[in-house]
Amino acid sequence: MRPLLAAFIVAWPMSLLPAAQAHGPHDGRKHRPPNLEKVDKAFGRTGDPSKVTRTVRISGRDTMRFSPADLTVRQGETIRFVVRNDGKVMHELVLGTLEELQQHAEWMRRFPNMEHEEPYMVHLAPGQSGEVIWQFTVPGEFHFGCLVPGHFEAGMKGRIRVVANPVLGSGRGSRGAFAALHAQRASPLRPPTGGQVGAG
Ligand SMILES: [Cu+2]
Repeated sequence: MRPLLAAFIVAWPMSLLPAAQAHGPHDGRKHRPPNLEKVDKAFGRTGDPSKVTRTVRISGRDTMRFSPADLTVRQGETIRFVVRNDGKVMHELVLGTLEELQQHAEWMRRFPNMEHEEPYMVHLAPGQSGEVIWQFTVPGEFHFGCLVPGHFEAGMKGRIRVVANPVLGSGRGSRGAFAALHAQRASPLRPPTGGQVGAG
């Protein structure tokens, strides 16, 4: 209850910003707060709104393009995506691996009325904006796409490169191994059989 309320308060002023920047009349107050249900995926996990490191604004248009469509983030970063539908038809932004998105797009083509509400996606009516707060915990190349039937295939997709942060993830194990090796070298008198210095 409390984090949700906090997220809403934080999100509120943001809904006014795109309205001021955009061209022409529209309803800038239609703003969807993020879904903060906790999920863990191959491409990261639900972000904590109090730990957002960066806000990235993405616009989706009827030309079947996202702008920007190429992002680089650092492993561990929590990104607040403020997504705006600048078109006249429904659009959405779904984060995922390319494989997952392709599969999901295929299902959407077969079952267009299938509905999803996950923390890594936001569905937007024309003129509406909304948020996804996501932490990228795994280095690699991931994607986002609009899975409204036909849109993904038409090129409504983008790429997110997550650059490894050596302090996180697998970096921790190798640092431990390095420290153990260094300790051994620094004290050559210590019997080498004196316990297993595991690298985990
Ligand atoms: Cu779309």
